Amino acid sequence: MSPDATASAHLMNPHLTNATESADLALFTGRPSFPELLHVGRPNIANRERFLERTGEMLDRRWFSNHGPLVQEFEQRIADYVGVKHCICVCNATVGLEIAIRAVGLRGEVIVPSYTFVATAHALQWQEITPVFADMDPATHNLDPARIERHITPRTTAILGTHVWGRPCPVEALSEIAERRGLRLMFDAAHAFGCSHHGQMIGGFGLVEVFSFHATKFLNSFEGGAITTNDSELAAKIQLMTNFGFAGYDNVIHLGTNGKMTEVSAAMGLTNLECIDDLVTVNRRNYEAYRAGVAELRGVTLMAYDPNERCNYQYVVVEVDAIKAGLTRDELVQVLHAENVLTRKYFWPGCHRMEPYKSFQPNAGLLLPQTERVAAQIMVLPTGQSVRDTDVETICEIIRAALGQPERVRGALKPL
Ligand code: T4K
Repeated sequence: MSPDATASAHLMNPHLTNATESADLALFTGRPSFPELLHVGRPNIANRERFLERTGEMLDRRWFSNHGPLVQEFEQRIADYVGVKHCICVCNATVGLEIAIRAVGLRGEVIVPSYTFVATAHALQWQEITPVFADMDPATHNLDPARIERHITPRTTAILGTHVWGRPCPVEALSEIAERRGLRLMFDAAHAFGCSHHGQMIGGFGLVEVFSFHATKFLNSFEGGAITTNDSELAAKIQLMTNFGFAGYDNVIHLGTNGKMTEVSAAMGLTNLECIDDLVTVNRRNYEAYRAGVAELRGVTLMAYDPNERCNYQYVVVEVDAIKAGLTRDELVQVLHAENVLTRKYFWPGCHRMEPYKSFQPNAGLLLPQTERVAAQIMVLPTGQSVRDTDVETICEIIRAALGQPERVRGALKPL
């Protein structure tokens, strides 16, 4: 794997290790541990030379879009990797979700988690379908099957689950409810490429699943996504819908939009897919370093992944229990930001507290107690190729130093 540009930038700028040596946090000294910003979601670049080679060939071919050879190859490789019959690449997962939702024929109301990226809800609302937010299971952060049926009304047509952090939804329980109540079932698999459930790769569950290959995802195609399904009729419809409904020159046989992936995106996606095991290895190494680094810290819990399943370790998710830790999640986030560690508060405050949903459904939070509680406690830490294990050690030392002197930290923080 070729060295990542940002990682080499770090090498040229060795860290000031003040936080590792003393409790002198940047909050007190104004001197951050990291000279450059450390982002959650810094893109991975698996093999720069191979990508440039593919891009050169693409330029020579002068075929840039409209289901070109690179997109076709990427689709076949994804279908093989995931073990599904059909894969249709799209320009991003949000448009992919919109197309899949329309192809499956959803309308009225659809049950979704509130604890997801807002694109899941927007993909419905954009088509005037009402997302009805159901609460999560705090142990998994995924939809809690026991909290779904109370939301079913005569207008409900489907359940749309998100495999949050790449950890699979309770697929069997959701399928049972969907079947018994006459609902359709589909999944937002934006986080879950390369992950499995009971040994089966995510991508073949429900009627259809949608992956994201956004720049911030561990496997990126700059922007991009993929819709996977085992239903041949649905796949044919989705293929038409991504390309204005064209079934050949001058022959439009379906309502459609422009959801096509470009060739340059497929070149990036294919190149990263060839190196997917290396990308997972990097994430896993960082994850294990975080696990060791926070193991002894009270009130700070690293979310676990099932060791018996395939997993991309894309997200390093930490839950902060303010009572045990002595600092709130928001206080720790401020500490880390002062050190140039741009930890993120995904998916706070929950879709139900974002517009337009908070105006449409002002009381939704009453039925979402776990979502409200967990969303206020989660922070996501940087990982991927741009983060070295020594960076992880420094980040854990910063957290340790902050938890060791909560009152001094609170005194130095700006009021939020
Ligand atoms: N469903 C779920 C469950 C999702 O999580 C997402 C996307 C979707 C659907 C929709 O998929 P797409 O339509 O995007 O394919 C980011 C991503 O933009 C978004 O794709 C992702 N989820 C979400 C979890 O994270 P923001 O609003 O946090 O992005 P932003 O601009 O703050 O960037 C995140 C961090 O990444 C920043 O610290 C900067 C860094 N970054 C970003 C880009 C684009 C880089 O270092 N380089 C870059 O090129 O949403």
